[in-house]
Amino acid sequence: MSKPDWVPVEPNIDAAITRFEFPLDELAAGHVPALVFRNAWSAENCASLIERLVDEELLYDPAQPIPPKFQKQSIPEGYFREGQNAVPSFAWQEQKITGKNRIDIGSSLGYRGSDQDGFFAHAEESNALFGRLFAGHANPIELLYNSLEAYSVNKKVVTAHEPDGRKYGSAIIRAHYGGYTYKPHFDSVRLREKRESYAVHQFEHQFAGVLVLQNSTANGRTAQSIMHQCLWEPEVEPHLKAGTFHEYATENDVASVEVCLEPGDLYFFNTRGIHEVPGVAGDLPRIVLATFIGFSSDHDEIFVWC
Ligand SMILES: O=C(O)CCC(=O)C(=O)O
Ligand SMILES: [Fe+2]
Repeated sequence: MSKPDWVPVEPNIDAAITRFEFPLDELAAGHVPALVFRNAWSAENCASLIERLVDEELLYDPAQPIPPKFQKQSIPEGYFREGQNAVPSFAWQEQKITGKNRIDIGSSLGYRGSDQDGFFAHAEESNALFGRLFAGHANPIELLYNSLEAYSVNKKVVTAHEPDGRKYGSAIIRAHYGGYTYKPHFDSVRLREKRESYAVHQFEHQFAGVLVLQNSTANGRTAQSIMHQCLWEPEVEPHLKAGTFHEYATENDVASVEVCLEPGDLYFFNTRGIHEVPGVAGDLPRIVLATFIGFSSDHDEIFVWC
């Protein structure tokens, strides 16, 4: 169900800053489901980046058998770790390995953050890899940071870092093969992962910034994200865990909206809002450049990590 007044702000940054003095405050309050910047990057840039990633064996070609190194690297659906836990928690209770692959290029705090030294060492390598990968090429990470800074109107966007200077991963490239699905969930280093020992914990709000690089299409359907007009509260948690959020949403008249994006479209949303990306098992994987964003109205800096 969709209420017509709760719709993404589009098609670009101008539309958002014309309509709102501070668009990111609207996102923080849940007043709008997403800020959408269409055609932020060209379809040609997206395609040539993916070609380069496959050439450099950072991703695999889905038309070929899965190389063994990618089988080891694959991340199961719904995976994250809480605090210092060495064993994974799952955002929803169905813990079976589905065989739908997700390959990450980058250093996810959610995946690696339980080992702080290991996480920062990995992030340093990922940032160096991105430096090499984008030298002499259009840089989608810069595009995302610059766009976010323009949406913020008066803040500075930087890669998240600790007071001692250690940097987080600046962004992550994620490829979702075989219909990999994000069931209804929220993301929060504060409320979900409880990462008190990290500087990103200080921010009041967490957003995501995602640039679509390639869509997955099957039977005329493409994988698209759905935003629900529901900011996480403890009472929602049992429904996320049990996989009954859709029933909860219907009973509570929660509006939702599908954010339909093409390669080159960039969107920002509040990750405390319940959201999902139903997978589509097309021939090609859905590939995105993804970030998390720490935002507080009274902070001059916005932190970006992944
Ligand atoms: O890929 C997207 O558009 C959003 C994915 C997501 O919700 C997540 O990574 O937590
Ligand atoms: Fe998410």
